[in-house]
Amino acid sequence: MIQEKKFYVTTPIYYVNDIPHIGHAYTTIAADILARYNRLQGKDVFFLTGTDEHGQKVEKAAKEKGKTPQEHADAMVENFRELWGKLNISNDAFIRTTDTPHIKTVQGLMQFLWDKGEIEKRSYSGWYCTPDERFWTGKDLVEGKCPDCGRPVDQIHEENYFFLMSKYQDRLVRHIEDNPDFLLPETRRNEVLGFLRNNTLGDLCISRPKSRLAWGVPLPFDENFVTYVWFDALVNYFSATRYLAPEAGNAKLGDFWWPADHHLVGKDILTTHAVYWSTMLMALNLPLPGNIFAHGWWTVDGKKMSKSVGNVVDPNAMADQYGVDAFRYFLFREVPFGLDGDFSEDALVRRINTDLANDLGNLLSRFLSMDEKYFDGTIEALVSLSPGLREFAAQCGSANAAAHDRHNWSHLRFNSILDSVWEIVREANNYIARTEPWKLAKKDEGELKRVMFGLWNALRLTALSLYPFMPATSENIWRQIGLRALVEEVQQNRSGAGARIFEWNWIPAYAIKTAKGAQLFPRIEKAEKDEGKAEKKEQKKEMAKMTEPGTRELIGIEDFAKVELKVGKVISAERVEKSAKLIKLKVDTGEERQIVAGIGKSYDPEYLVGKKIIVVANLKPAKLMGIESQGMLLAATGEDGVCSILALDRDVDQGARIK
Ligand code: ME8
Repeated sequence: MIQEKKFYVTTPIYYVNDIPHIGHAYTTIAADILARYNRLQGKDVFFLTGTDEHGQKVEKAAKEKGKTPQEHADAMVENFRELWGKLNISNDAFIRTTDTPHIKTVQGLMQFLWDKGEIEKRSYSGWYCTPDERFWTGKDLVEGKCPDCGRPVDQIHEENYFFLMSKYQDRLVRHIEDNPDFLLPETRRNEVLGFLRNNTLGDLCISRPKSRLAWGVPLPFDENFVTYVWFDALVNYFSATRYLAPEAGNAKLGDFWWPADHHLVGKDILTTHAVYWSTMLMALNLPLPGNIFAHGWWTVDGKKMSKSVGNVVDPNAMADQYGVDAFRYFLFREVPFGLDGDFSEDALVRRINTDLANDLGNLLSRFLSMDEKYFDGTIEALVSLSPGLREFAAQCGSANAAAHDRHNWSHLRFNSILDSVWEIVREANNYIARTEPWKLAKKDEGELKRVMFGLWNALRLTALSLYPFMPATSENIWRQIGLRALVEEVQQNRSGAGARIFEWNWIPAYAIKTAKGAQLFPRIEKAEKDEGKAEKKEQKKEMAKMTEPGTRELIGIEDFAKVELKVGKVISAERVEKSAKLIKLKVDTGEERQIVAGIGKSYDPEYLVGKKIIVVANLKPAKLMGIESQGMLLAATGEDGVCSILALDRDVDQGARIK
């Protein structure tokens, strides 16, 4: 039974053999939006994400690096944790499939299925796609290759354990038919139904002989086998409720949280969730999740992201360059959740300049300037509405209702929710144009007060609705319009008269005093962006040249001599606002210069002051987040992403040339 009071949302657990990219960020931010929204609505929320750490790929990647799989996983998992910190992800727990309680749960459930006769040992022959970790039958293959990814497959003969999935086919079809929201979006639901109605479901191979794969969960009833990726990974959603979920009342933990309300996944893993996981749950006598939502795929300039093409979008870089909230907003405004989308920095900049800087940022700053000028930053809450204000209140009210519409939220229609919020913003800008407050200031103070109150309310509702998408920006707006702290304020106002906080007629119990802060979203000028982009492209090309085997060019000493390396002494250092990575340094290299360096995640500015560093002194100046950098400091980055600046072995005066 899905309970009204609790909300449990999950992301896929990501493979640790890769570093996170925009696709991983996308699903995780979507789950964060849902978690934040439901917390604001007063529900008990459990938001789970994590990493998938067993399997052949991890074993292989670790071996290549001369590490044990556990060491490899321990290092790689930090990339995900750090990214979620940076992107303001509010997950309540982070599960790793190498956690002992998870392994124990997997084994317990397997034993239960084995005892119940739901698992059988069979000899098997099939085709295996190593990158996807999936078996295929001969007739599944497309031109002899994996039907999913098109890569070559290996033929395998061995004994294995099978979960008897086929017997649940009819029950699964009925469940999907009876629960229209179980699989979303509808197009994907129809695909799965079509597949199940027209094909005979096979049984699912859930083991690997230990001789071929050691890095898995040992089967409790046969020590010569481990269970591999899917049986182990899917169970995470359930096992987490047994040891990672927040305490909730007196209920037994797992029984309170299970089943999940939403499993968010990309369309690539819909079958494994809709078919494997659902039938596993049926066999385990456990309830099925309320919804599995398969979102679309991000491509870049129309192409699939791939390391070899070099077009993988790094969410760290996007957040550093454009700000976390702008990046979060873009992903969910640009493309309806469920459809495929194409990522481009041009489109992102366009959204920042139009929606965020122009529509929203200007509205806030115009309102605050006027309120400051005419009423010294105060807002009088008005009960009597003039016809003009009544009309505006009605427009905002209906857009606001759409932004909180239950159906929109339960169907994850994020972009229509954002459209509704922007309707409030648009109406507010029109209201200013229509009422011309600067004219009212000269002739009708009463109406001017109403206009200010109306705009204040519109901004307040906007901040509330935007909170799940852009939490930091919403808090910022909330404070600038004279309120205390958004989340706490909502929590305190859940009952009685305060419960109207999500509607038009709400005012705080204290006097409102607005305070204009820094611009929310400065416009990004094209030249500045292109400069950054061209430079990045150039750097990427150079890096590629250096690292591609066979194409590495050797340079002569005269080439090296062109680079002017100097000893510099750090005079001052401070973080660049809104960037986790960038630090602005004043450095004495014989002359004083400003350098912006991406070392903020590894160093505190205070540590750097007084240090002697190595600087490329004759580099063309470049702008990073709008700040000029006159040169570059040298640093090395370890595999763990932590960097180390180059320093001298003994003290040498600043300005000395390095040759
Ligand atoms: O599949 N566009 O992990 P994974 C949108 N460990 N989303 C994308 C994307 C793209 N281009 N690329 C990846 C696994 N994703 C398993 C899951 S769950 C029990 C086990 C997102 O690291 C999307 O959510 O390959 C996709 O489903 C997921 O990353 C795959 O992550």
